[in-house]
Amino acid sequence: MGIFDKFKIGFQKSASALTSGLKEIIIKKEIDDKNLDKIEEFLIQSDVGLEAASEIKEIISNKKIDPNKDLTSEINYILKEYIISLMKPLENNSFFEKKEKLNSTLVSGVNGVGKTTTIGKIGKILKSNGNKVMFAASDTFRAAAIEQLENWANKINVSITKSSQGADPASVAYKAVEKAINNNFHQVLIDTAGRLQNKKNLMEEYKKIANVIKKIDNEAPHNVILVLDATSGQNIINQVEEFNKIIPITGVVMTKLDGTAKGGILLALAKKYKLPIIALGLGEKEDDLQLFDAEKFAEAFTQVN
Ligand SMILES: Nc1nc2c(ncn2[C@@H]2O[C@H](COP(=O)(O)OP(=O)(O)OP(=O)(O)O)[C@@H](O)[C@H]2O)c(=O)[nH]1
Ligand SMILES: [Mg+2]
Repeated sequence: MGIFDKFKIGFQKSASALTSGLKEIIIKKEIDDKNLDKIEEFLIQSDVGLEAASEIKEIISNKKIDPNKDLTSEINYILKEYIISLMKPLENNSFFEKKEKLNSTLVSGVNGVGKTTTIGKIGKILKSNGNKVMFAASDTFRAAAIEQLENWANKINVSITKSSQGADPASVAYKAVEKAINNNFHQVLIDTAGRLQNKKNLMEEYKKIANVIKKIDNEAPHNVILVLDATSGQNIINQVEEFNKIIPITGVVMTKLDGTAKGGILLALAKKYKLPIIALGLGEKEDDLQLFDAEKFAEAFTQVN
């Protein structure tokens, strides 16, 4: 099974909820104001966000849909086209290409969203593209965090820079970048401790990591990836807002799209922030990462081929 099929299966729950939801709404053979409002309401419930939901409603109401055609598939088609035009510009597969000089990536997010797992998965792809990869164990807060990253480093056979629990996260990151520059590495992925976006002191500590590595490479961190858990719903918007204030985010990874999550939150995010989407997490294993592809996402989301 290709990763695309897996992606579709992972999405089936949310997509079929969407399709059957639409079917329920469109019992009549025509679209009137009443069922247009219901479609909008349903999209909002699917986490798509107010803005995108009202735009989609507008597009449907302006389009003359042939009443002889299957209304559900017509609407799904409109939805699919909308998603592609909104999200195509957010693809960012160049992130994974082989780099000539050091590319450092700070990986952040709230607790338990999948940062460490995502670093493992990303590291594997970067390595298979010919990059020499180093992990930096800058989550020195949580017990067993260093060991968890080390297990990933061993599994995919990349290097790791670590210290002990309680050490300064910024100094671990500094050492990793220094070592990477001196040894011609192409990529450093910096794991950070989970932190709530409203905890001021933890956000300051996060900012310090970026400030300290800048001293050794003024372009560092080259990427700031915020990892988001699709099951967190609308709180995701607040996470993006707050992390972005501390260090501008250059891309997001949405994890746990293999569960019961409503993938609609990605549309809300795309509409509001237009941040590049690096990849989607579709499971706990090393190959369960899908590089973001707007067409494939739209197809999986609407289950229209
Ligand atoms: N189903 C599913 N589980 C995932 C995915 N990504 C991560 N997980 C699981 O989520 C849990 C937390 O993952 P971690 O990678 O430890 O998350 P973290 O953000 O590093 O957590 P902290 O460092 O404690 O903040 C683990 O059980 C992972 O296996 C995903 O895409 N799908
Ligand atoms: Mg972690």
